[in-house]
Amino acid sequence: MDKKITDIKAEQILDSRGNPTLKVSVYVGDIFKSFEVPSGASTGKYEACELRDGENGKSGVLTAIKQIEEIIKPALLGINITDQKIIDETMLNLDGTQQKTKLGGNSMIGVSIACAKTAGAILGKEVYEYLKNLRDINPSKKEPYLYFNLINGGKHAKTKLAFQEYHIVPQVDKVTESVEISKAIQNKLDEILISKYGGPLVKGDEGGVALEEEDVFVPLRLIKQAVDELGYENKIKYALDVASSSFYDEGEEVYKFMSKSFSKEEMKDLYVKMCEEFPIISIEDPFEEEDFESFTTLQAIIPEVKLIGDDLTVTNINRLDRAIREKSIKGIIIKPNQIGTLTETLNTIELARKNDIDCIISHRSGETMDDFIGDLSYAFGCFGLKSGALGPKERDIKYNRLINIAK
Ligand code: 2PG
Ligand code: MG
Repeated sequence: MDKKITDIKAEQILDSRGNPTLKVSVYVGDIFKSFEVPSGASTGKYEACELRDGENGKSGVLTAIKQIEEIIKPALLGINITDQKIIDETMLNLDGTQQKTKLGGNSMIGVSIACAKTAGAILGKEVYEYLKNLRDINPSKKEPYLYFNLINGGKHAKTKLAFQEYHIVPQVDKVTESVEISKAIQNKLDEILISKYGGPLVKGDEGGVALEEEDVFVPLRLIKQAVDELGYENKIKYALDVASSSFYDEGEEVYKFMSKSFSKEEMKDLYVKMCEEFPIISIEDPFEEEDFESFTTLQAIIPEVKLIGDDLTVTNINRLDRAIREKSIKGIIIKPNQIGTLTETLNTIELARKNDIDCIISHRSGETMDDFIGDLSYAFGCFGLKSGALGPKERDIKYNRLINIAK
């Protein structure tokens, strides 16, 4: 069968925050698949550029569409859809910039993943099966741990809570059981919060509750109350995404929250205290995105807890390489749109696994109805999948996909 790319179409759709984003469809004859590109709010400084029409905020993506139509499409027509490396290298050569400012990381990842999905369809394979054949990667687990974000703060909520994400991570092997446990805890937590703060509960960008509390310990205590009341204490670990760059003051070199300023030493003490009080499995971005050194020090103090790079590493192999050399992390967040092509995403996953670093595949706070990350997390036996709280359709669709695959 002919497998040459015959057409590429790009359009502007809305993401879960109602901001414009891209949908890209790649065709081989009549067969096509699409990828809908997500978008972050607490983005790392070193992420691939998200090309937008205006300077401020999340304006339209018509410029990105133009780059696809005028530059990417003419170069990719006729290339074999299963040649993922050639497809991505062609785009990388056309772009030629450090952070994909010419073509846009959003345009490139849209095309790149739409190609992989179409290739799967052409070969009659599920997306995860197709992905698995692209790379031989040492798995962490058969089915990933699910990271459910029950309380939202930071840039994902309009409250005083500085830390961005408070997760429960059920320690069970099956994703179906993990989802059931999480739903029960989420319901119990809602009850507790309504009786304490009154209703209705306000939700943040990822479906967790936006809590009017500034004490960063309080969310953990409330979640723990729900977990304990249900008798799940032996099955649940907790995880944080501090996203600390979002409240770091570069000038004063301090973290500002709870109406105080915290030095990096004070931050370290706070995390150690938290890990003593709660069974924490991982802490993402505990320090700002330039401070590999503090990651290294804290990781040595709490070796049983995984420090996770997100803004620190931005799915970028060079930044991961530095984090490995400096022993800064034991886990890495993988977000394909942070780097801009599937090939580079797989390179980063591969290097991580070669160095015994666990991968957590992650959604963005601005999501679409795409379920690709469910396939990605399963294909390579990743340690975790992070897709928010249960409820919002754009979050559930990723968990559902994983449940379906696991079946
Ligand atoms: C993160 C993500 C997803 P954003 O920081 O890990 O939870 O947030 O997409 O806003 O960068
Ligand atoms: Mg993060």
